Amino acid sequence: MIPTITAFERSPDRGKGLARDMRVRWALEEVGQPYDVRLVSFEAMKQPAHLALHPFGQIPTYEEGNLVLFESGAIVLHIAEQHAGLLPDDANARACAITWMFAALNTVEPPILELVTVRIVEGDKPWAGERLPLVKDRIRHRLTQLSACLGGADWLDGAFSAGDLMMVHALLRLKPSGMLGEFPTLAAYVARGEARPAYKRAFDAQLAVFTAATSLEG
Ligand code: GTB
Repeated sequence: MIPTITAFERSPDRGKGLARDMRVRWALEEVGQPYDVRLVSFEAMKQPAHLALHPFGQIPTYEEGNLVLFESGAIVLHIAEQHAGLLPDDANARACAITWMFAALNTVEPPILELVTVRIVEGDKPWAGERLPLVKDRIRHRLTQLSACLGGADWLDGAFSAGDLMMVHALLRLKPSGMLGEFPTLAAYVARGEARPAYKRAFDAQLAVFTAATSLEG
């Protein structure tokens, strides 16, 4: 059965792969599972039809027969459990790879999201200038630890896994800030992720949505 995912009709990043449907597209490409995409506008996301799929009115969602999922981490885990290629067969190694998925979502990504908040959402507040360096230091602390953990390895724990997929995508959100450049080990790790053929196919597919929308306007 071909699953259907939802993605932004008009992504604020102009199709640069930062929205979270990218993780789902990437996972589906890694395992070779074709998929359909339903594009949703910001208005449609808040309407009952979409809220029935996603209680918080966001993308991505994942529909496969009677199954409806939301939360990019849960969707990627489901894909990884249904197909070979994103999680090791050995039970302990599998648990370790899933641990890295949670580390990406719960430990590394939150301070990165704070940077987006302080820059964009709170940028006009009088205290934003004081808060920014604090947030950046929290990110640096996490990236220093992550960088040490990765060391000279290509991936976090053996072969590329869903844990790397989530981690690379969380780190990609830092690209516009230039902060990744302070951590050459992590910059190279992210570049390895971006160089994967499955990543490129997923990136091109979501970029094509933006390109098609803008050429229709032109
Ligand atoms: N925890 C959820 C998950 O992982 O699936 C979070 C989902 C989420 O934040 N969805 C965002 C959304 O639907 C899109 S990805 N926002 C609309 C809303 O809440 O009304 C976050 C995102 C948006 C835009 C960019 N960008 O343009 O750079 C990057 C990431």
